[in-house]
Amino acid sequence: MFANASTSPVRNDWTRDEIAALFDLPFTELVFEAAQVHRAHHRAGEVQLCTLLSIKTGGCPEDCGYCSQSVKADSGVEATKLMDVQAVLQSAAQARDNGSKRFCMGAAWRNPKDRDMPAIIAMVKGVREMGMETCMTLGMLTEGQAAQLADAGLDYYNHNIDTSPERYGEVITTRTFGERLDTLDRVRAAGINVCSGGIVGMGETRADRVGFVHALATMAHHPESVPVNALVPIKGTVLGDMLADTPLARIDDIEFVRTVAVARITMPLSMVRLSAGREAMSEATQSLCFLAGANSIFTGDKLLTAANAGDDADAAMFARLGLKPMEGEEPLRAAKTCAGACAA
Ligand code: SAM
Ligand code: DTB
Ligand code: SF4
Repeated sequence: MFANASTSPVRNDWTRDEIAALFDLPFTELVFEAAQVHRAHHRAGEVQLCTLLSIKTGGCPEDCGYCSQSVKADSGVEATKLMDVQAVLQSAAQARDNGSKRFCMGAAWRNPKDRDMPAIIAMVKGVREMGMETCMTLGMLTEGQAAQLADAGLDYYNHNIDTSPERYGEVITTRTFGERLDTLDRVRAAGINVCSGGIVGMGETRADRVGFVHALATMAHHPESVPVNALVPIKGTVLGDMLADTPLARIDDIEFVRTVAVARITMPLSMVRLSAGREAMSEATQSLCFLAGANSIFTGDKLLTAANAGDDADAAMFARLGLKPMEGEEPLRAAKTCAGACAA
């Protein structure tokens, strides 16, 4: 079923078998198909630059097995209070001066408290006034909080499903996959764009990667942004320590590129973000990801707590590959989207 059979390239009825068959394609066939889909809907030589800032670090009561910020992790990350609004805006101004188009603010919370909302709202308004798109990732939201963020003008909310529904309970026990979907529904209902993806390389199976993409690609509205993170193995976290003990469990680069390509084919209009893990990736692998349809990255030296590739390395890579930072809105995608794919 097509969302709008006459005009929309978007399908929401992908089966797991179809997605598994895409993963099974010969590698060059898969990348070729993904590149064609990419070119049909996006300016293929442009990559969106986003900057991340941890506005409240560490001390998180959730037990996500990959995360340095969980109280359960022995990662040495110090817990901080919510940053001052002015300090956040200063950091945003720097990101804008470095060419970033979206400023993503992350807090190590299970959910925001209502008393935090005035500062969060001031951050959203302040960053928007600088002419950047805003994204927040604060954990679970109530309907009221989602409405408050929408009123403040928040452009995107990041809330990852992280892995397949089957694997979820092995990675996180303090919340359910269903609760994750509930927050995504509230964000969507409030009229905020959805950013949702996950992590590859947590020792999951191919079937889990199929289930992960399937869960996203069968949403009634595909997330506008789909971050695909490669696990950053952080010492003191359950998954980081597991990978240190069994290095062969690290995701194979080709399998990572396959996941990006399948996300691109099944969610043709979405921005696919090559997210965490670039620092440990060769430029050749990153190039394959761009060829396979990744069209967004995080810039700067730091993600939330982990190192990122850094602006100088990225500028050099862009020059070598002839890539350009994406300017403003995504026109091809916007035109196609208005043709029906994202109709309410
Ligand atoms: N606490 C909020 C939440 O969980 O939604 C927001 C912040 S959380 C750090 C945002 C996302 O970062 C996670 O859902 C996960 O996908 C990603 N992430 C966290 N640690 C990671 C790691 N070590 N490697 C790769 N991705 C990671
Ligand atoms: C997402 O999918 N990746 C970003 C963002 N959303 C918030 C976070 C990556 C975190 C990587 C590990 C760290 O910095 O601690
Ligand atoms: Fe907390 Fe988010 Fe880290 Fe999970 S991923 S421990 S919810 S900060």
